[in-house]
Amino acid sequence: MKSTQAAVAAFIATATAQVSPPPIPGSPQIIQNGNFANGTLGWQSSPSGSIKNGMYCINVPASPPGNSSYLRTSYMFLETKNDVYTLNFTATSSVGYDILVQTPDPPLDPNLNMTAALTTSPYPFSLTFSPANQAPNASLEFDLGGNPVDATVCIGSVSMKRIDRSAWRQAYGPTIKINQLGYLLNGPKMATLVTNGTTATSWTLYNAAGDACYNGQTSYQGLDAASNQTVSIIDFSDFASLGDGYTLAAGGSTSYPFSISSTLYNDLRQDSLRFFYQQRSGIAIDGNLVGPQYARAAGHVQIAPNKGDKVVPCQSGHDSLVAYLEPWTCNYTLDVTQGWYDAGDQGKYVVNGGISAAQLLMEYERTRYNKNGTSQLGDGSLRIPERNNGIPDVLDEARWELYFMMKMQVPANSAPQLFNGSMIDMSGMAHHKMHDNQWTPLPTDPSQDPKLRELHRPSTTASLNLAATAAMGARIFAQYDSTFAAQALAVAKTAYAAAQRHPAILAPSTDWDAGGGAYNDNDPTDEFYWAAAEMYLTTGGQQYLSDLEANPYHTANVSTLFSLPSGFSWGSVAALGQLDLATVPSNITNHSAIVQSVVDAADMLMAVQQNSSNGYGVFLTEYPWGSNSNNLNNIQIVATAADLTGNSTYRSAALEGIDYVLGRNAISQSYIRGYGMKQTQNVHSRLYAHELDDRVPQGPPGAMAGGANQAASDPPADDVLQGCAPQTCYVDDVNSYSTNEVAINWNSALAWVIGWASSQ
Ligand SMILES: *[C@@H]1O[C@H](CO)[C@@H](O)[C@H](O)[C@H]1NC(C)=O
Ligand SMILES: *[C@@H]1O[C@H](CO)[C@@H](O)[C@H](O)[C@H]1NC(C)=O
Ligand SMILES: *[C@@H]1O[C@H](CO)[C@@H](O)[C@H](O)[C@H]1NC(C)=O
Ligand SMILES: *[C@@H]1O[C@H](CO)[C@@H](O)[C@H](O)[C@H]1NC(C)=O
Ligand SMILES: *[C@@H]1O[C@H](CO)[C@@H](O)[C@H](O)[C@H]1NC(C)=O
Ligand SMILES: *[C@@H]1O[C@H](CO)[C@@H](O)[C@H](O)[C@H]1NC(C)=O
Ligand SMILES: *[C@@H]1O[C@H](CO)[C@@H](O)[C@H](O)[C@H]1NC(C)=O
Ligand SMILES: *[C@@H]1O[C@H](CO)[C@@H](O)[C@H](O)[C@H]1NC(C)=O
Ligand SMILES: *[C@@H]1O[C@H](CO)[C@@H](O)[C@H](O)[C@H]1NC(C)=O
Ligand SMILES: *[C@@H]1O[C@H](CO)[C@@H](O)[C@H](O)[C@H]1NC(C)=O
Ligand SMILES: *[C@@H]1O[C@H](CO)[C@@H](O)[C@H](O)[C@H]1NC(C)=O
Ligand SMILES: *[C@@H]1O[C@H](CO)[C@@H](O)[C@H](O)[C@H]1NC(C)=O
Ligand SMILES: [Ca+2]
Ligand SMILES: [Ca+2]
Repeated sequence: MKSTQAAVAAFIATATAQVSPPPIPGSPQIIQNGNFANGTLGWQSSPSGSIKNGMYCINVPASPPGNSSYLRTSYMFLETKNDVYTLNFTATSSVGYDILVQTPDPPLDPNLNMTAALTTSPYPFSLTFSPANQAPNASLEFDLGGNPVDATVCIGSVSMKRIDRSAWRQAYGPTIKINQLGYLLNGPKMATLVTNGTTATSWTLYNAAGDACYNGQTSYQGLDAASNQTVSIIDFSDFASLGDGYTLAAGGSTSYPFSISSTLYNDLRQDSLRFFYQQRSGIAIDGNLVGPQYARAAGHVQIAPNKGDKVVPCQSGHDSLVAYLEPWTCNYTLDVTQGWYDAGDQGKYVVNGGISAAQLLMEYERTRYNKNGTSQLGDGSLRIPERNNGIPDVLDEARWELYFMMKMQVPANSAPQLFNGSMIDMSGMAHHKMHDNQWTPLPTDPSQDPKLRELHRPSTTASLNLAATAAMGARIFAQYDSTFAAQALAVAKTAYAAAQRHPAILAPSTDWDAGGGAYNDNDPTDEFYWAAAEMYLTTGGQQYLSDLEANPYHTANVSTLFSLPSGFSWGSVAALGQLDLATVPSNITNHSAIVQSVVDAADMLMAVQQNSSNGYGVFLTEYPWGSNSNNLNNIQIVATAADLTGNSTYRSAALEGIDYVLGRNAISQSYIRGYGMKQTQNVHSRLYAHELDDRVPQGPPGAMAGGANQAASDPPADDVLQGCAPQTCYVDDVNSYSTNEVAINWNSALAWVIGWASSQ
């Protein structure tokens, strides 16, 4: 049958001859002389063979398993990890016969590892794959041995190409950029016209019947720095007639159609939360709830081939050495089922879980204390299994993550663990993360993931994320499930105390790329601030208030506290504490100063939005990885200022900021699945890699891509985004993880903001 890996590996050492330099990346054909027009040039085989009818034919004698008869390229070529390759060849054999096709170079690539079942008629085989490894010196091999019969195997028309993106051009869409979902009836209505003209020009609004129903003059703005486009602004906020199918026309261009609605964001409110159900680990996804194409078996419930998540060990000391420079491990296993898969991968990270669960809990909690709150988040509002349990569904969803996070806590009285050369008691801390020990390919169904799942070292930041969110859970669930609330509070208290005992066990940047991201964070001060705030708001405990008041963030300036202008994020969470101190009732003495800090932060952000070099009303000055979430997190601050003050200036600014992710941007891109004429199609996710395998679905409605990334780097981005202006650095390609991934902390930002917007 096939040669074993050991036999193949033994062969690599002896591979030598180079007939010509490897083709450069992007050159279409990788295989040289694949049609054997030049005889055996560029090929080597064992046993030796000969060319017959344009095929390389080899008489392979019967041999035991493990025999390494082969045909392979004698030159080597570059294979780029995660890029897209197609391999074609035609093969036949004198008897029915299996061969294995692979790149035999270590580490063996699981993604180019194809069994070809040969018959007596020539058959064209084709495989599209993405290399799991970066392979500068790859070769292609057909393993022929190990069959119990003699056979003559013939192989021809061998062709392998890396995807050719040379024809790719950024699609800018119409030069009138709008929110493609539409505009709230009683909200601001702004559009951006990309134009060469430096003077005002007229615009016209048409209804679905094509009748002109409003018009005006653009206001010339000038150069938009982030897109390098010259823009004018269209403001039709005064137009207030409900309808679908409106278009704007100006400068010879017509916009995509859009709606004006008073319930504009209601569907997206539910869909932005639906994403979390579909990211759930440890439960079968019910096709009756979200559509048959999204049904899948429970992931990571210890049913083979899964190796997790019910009995998950710590990394071995040997494996953790590279991350910590010392052999950390532990002597227990944990059941860490449930939770959400983090992003396009299927790891679960306490730090990123923290902000994500928090924003869902905040979305709900805001409705308790705000007069403009909505009752649309109640029991039965989401298509989730818990839609009839008497508990608001957004809380059920958030609790799915809290269950996981609480299980990540180091058990009480556990044996000491190695840190910085000493054995210390980490009981009560939270493991930073758990994930596969190697990357899996796209797509991978979670129930089919065969990799080892491992706990990584506890960290102070993870412990504080656990404390903060468990404290929120305790507070918010008290009226629905007092048992859970009490349990969450106990976890929060022990996690908080453990973090205080060990305030500097940091997650290092070196703990990455073995199947998961690092989520490294050198500054736990903001996590201490957030956790102290939540502990105080939940318990009223004076020691938490003292901790809060002693924390440097308590007196920090507004831009530090709220991470402005870039926006707060999973590693900079002081803003979460401050927003909750401002909005959740408490007896804190300087409450009005805290409210004022939110208003001051909103004012700083308004200045960003109103800057003359910002033609798109977006709360961004830079476009980092996941920039859409930075914009949305900034909107959460401005919207909270609107809630706190009732000042419509903040309300309008926050609503206008949303337009960006729905298409009012330089490339007319709606980054939200299911919404908009030019919407993201090919999100980077093992669940939704439809572009690579049409048996898996595209991302569900409400899933949001990370968006423009001025430092984008991944195989498609490296090909097509060279020299891009920041706001245009986006490629809708499943392999563009640096611009097109989905993530729980990005969708949680969307969910909070859209929950707020739908209450306006
Ligand atoms: C055959 O080899 C010649 C000389 O090396 C080269 O010019 C030609 O392109 C080759 N043809 C094929 C089909 O590989
Ligand atoms: C594979 O089988 C052939 C035929 O039996 C034999 O000549 C050859 O030495 C074997 N190769 C290895 C590596 O076992
Ligand atoms: C290649 O496939 C074979 C059989 O299908 C399997 O035994 C082997 O583990 C695979 N190798 C890799 C590197 O995935
Ligand atoms: C690839 O092979 C070439 C030629 O044998 C060698 O010079 C080069 O160092 C190799 N590159 C890597 C990364 O192994
Ligand atoms: C493989 O074959 C398909 C179908 O004929 C063709 O469309 C594709 O271009 C071929 N790919 C390569 C790399 O030759
Ligand atoms: C701006 O002018 C250039 C050159 O005349 C033209 O190619 C381009 O299409 C114009 N762009 C717009 C948005 O009108
Ligand atoms: C901005 O656009 C101008 C005019 O089209 C062009 O010359 C310049 O290179 C662009 N700059 C950047 C940073 O894209
Ligand atoms: C873990 O180590 C501690 C202390 O060495 C020991 O008491 C305990 O039995 C160990 N637990 C397991 C499951 O091995
Ligand atoms: C590690 O131990 C050294 C020596 O005791 C100490 O100076 C250092 O601060 C410790 N590092 C951490 C991160 O605790
Ligand atoms: C504020 O303090 C009063 C008196 O101690 C107490 O009854 C009340 O519950 C506190 N309110 C909050 C929100 O902590
Ligand atoms: C509620 O929203 C309306 C506009 O929809 C606004 O006029 C009012 O001031 C808001 N009230 C509060 C308390 O924010
Ligand atoms: C609303 O906020 C804006 C921006 O800070 C401010 O200029 C305006 O005076 C405020 N309006 C009221 C009524 O407070
Ligand atoms: Ca419910
Ligand atoms: Ca931090």
